[in-house]
Amino acid sequence: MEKAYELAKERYAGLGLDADAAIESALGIPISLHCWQADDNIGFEPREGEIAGGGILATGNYPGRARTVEEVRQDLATAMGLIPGIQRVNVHAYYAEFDDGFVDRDQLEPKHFRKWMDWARTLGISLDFNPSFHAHPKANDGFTLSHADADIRNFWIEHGRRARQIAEAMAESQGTPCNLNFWIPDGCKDLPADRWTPRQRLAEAYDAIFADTSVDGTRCADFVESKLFGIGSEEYVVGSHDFCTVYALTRGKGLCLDMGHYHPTETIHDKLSSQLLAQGKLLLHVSRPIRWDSDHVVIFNDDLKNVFLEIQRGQAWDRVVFALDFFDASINRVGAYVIGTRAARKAILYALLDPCARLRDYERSGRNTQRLALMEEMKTMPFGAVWDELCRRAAVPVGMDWIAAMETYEEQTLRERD
Ligand code: RNT
Ligand code: ZN
Repeated sequence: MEKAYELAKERYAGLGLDADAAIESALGIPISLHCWQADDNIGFEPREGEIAGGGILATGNYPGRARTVEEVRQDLATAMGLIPGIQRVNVHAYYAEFDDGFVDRDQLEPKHFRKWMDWARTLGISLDFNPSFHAHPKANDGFTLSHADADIRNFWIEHGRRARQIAEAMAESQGTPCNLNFWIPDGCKDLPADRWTPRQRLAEAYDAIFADTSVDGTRCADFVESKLFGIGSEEYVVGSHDFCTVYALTRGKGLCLDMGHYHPTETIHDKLSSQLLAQGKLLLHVSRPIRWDSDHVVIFNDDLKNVFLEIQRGQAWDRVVFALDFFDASINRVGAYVIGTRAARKAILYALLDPCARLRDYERSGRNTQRLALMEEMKTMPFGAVWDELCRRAAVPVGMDWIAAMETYEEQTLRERD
């Protein structure tokens, strides 16, 4: 392995690229692991029956789903032990804990996430947070913040305000800002007669949430996430890409782009250089759509590489934050975390080893054949040896060695759950 790395390092050095520096930088870029892969996005509010909904769907019934918040944390910690680099954990509001009695979402407080905060501190990691506008009886008819009924709207506005206070408490507990992402399921299945009023109401509702100036914007970093469609909101989504882009820009909020929230052949890497002309900050929901917003486990494919390559080519690392968003119930869920997060980290490293300067030089001098040739040749550079070295330096299993650790965890822990 050492030899392979030394040879690889020389090959990259020949292109003016420093593999050691790339490894170090790649390890330092935070990736936020979503808590909702562990339990198939169901959450743990004590409600009658299971209300998933909101137009998102985890399919499959592989054994071992986390049945409690404790088990979610246990699975996350196990996965994180097999993944290199700085990791954060992204908590949704419906993963609250109610030691002194259940309260609804408009009554949530930082104390309902105290265990998450304590756990994060023990692990030396930071948390991100999300208000949850789906999987709730008050979201059942497809509208929340844009609902025609003021009482329902106000319920959700209060939830959003509470979420910002919780995010601020997390920031305080961990000493780093907490990224807070607003995604709402609002929309409808078929042609609406009125596309206008719900969008006006949504803008007003977001304004009402963000009007709370007691929350420190440097500690709670707000983002709004757009969407193209959901199951049951195929025709009309209130918080569309255009809506969120305009809203974020005019209100000075961050914009969240989810890789699965566009038309099937539309990718997000081409959007970054336009959005960042004016948007302050972007949050990326790193995901993998297949034919629809299927939220498959992220793999090291061209879509993923292109996103990070684009950030490297624009030197935009400090203006983009990364969170994962996928949920697959058909495979080992810890394995899903490890595959997806390792792929994202791999793509970051791959981007940091891009010969940007040479490619630009070719482009400026009209040598477009050389530009394409070099892009193509980069794909078979000894990248795997650099990736292995990154894992070794991070003291996590190298190559496929993590698979055995996952199998042991499955036999000893996950199988016991059914
Ligand atoms: C849904 C959005 C959203 C959710 C999570 C649970 O389409 O992608 O980010 O996946 O908030
Ligand atoms: Zn998302």
